[in-house]
Amino acid sequence: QSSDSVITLLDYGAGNVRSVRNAIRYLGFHVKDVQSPADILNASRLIFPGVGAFAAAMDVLNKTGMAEALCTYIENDRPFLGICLGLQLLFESSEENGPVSGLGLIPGVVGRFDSSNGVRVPHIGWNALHINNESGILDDIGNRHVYFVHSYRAMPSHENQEWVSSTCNYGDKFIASVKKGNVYAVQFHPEKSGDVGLSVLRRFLHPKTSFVKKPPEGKASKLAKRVIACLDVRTNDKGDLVVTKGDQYDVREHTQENEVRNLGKPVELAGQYYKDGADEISFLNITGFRDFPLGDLPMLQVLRYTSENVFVPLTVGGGIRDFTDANGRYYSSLEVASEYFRSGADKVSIGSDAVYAAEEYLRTKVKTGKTSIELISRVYGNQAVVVSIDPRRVYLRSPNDVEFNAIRVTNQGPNGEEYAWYQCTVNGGREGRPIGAYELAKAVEELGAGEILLNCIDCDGQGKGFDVDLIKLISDAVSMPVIASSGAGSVEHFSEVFTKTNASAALAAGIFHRKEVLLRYVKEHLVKEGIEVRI
Ligand code: 1PR
Repeated sequence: QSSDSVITLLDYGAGNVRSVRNAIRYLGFHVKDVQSPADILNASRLIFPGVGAFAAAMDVLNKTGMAEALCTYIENDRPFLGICLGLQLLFESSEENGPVSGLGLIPGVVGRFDSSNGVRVPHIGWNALHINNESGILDDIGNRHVYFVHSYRAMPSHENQEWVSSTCNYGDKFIASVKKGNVYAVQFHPEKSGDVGLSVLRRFLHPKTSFVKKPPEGKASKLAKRVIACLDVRTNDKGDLVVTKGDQYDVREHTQENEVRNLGKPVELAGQYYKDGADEISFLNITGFRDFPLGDLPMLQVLRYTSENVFVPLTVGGGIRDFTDANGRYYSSLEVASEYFRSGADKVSIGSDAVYAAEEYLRTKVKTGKTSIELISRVYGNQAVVVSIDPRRVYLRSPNDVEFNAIRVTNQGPNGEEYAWYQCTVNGGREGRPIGAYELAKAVEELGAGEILLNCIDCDGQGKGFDVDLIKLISDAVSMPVIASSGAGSVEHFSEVFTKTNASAALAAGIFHRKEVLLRYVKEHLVKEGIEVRI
């Protein structure tokens, strides 16, 4: 191996850097892991994909002597690329659980996005950059979207202007990238930004190649609405892991054999949706409530294989909870989630366990710090914790008939009822619980969830459109992003949900698996309707 083909990676073990590794390998390079400060000083190119919380990262860097080595390396203008937290740590300090001192190489303080500016926090999704002239590795981006996921950001100022190579607007104008000599850092995730992101990495990895600066492409101007492909995954009766799809959560064929509906292989389909332009891919292990996910090695394999070639965010759900196996060994929800992150997931989605946690929290008004939402968000950040809500519509004559938030519905119930509440369920819709989707959403936001995946059992697999009443209710109630799910049957359903509600993303399964509507057509339609999406 020539030293030019080896990239040194600083991974201090706090989260998913598998995608960065995969992207480096995909581009034809070898990865050498930093074991000691000397490895930093001897690197010919160093990538630092910061993950997790600022304070925890600084703690590790200080204790291992790597903070000092990093400062020396960067002050000597050696080739460096920081990603996300790897950008923030270069600044003087952060307000994240702080103030906490950073490496102090760039003037400025990293602060939290202010949701009173009308933006949802975390900032999750594909946004546009405003690039300064000499941007180096950003030369191929043009006006195209890149993927961000963070709650904290650094702001441009007179003191740091010589560093700032691009900014992004999200409530405030914040720093999207910095550059000085051979030192680069980006707030977005090139390893999750599809082809555009790979081109950024390619330019960093191939310093000796002279690239022709491409003429600007694309029309990105702001945060795009996301289109997500969802794969409900389970083992069929033959023992194969398959992508399945239910009607109102019933995934068995109505034949004599009553077999589990089989719509394809998870890794293949995920690869296909990535090529078709999916902005994210979700895998839901739909029998995770009864199987133990860490016993479910195929699902971990699915993530590992998918993340080798798919460079957009991956979410995995199903079975994220505490578990004691047959040998009496206890696994915390955090351990389960960590295994998923190590295997290539960027976010985990919690269903049943979030319902129990919210019920308990509303009953006691006490945050124990021990629920899966709290444990995982503390270590990996709120943006890594999605709560999947599986509600069922319950019609009412009067909103006063229940103690939960009820709304007037657009389409009356079977007996002319004008109101409904949305009852949460657990165990794949099998059991209704005494809590509404509204109450759950508010409670999990307080507990530290960063995003909501909002299903609706009544609409699931029906192809008649999203439940706009429900999605409006929830997306107006919380300040985190909400993903609308269940019921997409045509491209018009996507424009409807984006124009009538504040959903940040729309997810579909059946129409994509059955190739009734291609993902590309959804995007083309949204563009025609004046809704910004990533192309
Ligand atoms: O409770 O933490 O183990 O998580 C279980 C997860 O599995 C939850 O996220 C739950 O939504 C999901 N799940 C459980 N059972 C089913 C089932 O279908 N029998 N699938 C299930 C949920 C719903 C959607 C679906 C959309 C779009 N699937 O994600 O993909 O409704 O479908 P459509 O576009 O075809 O209408 P835990």
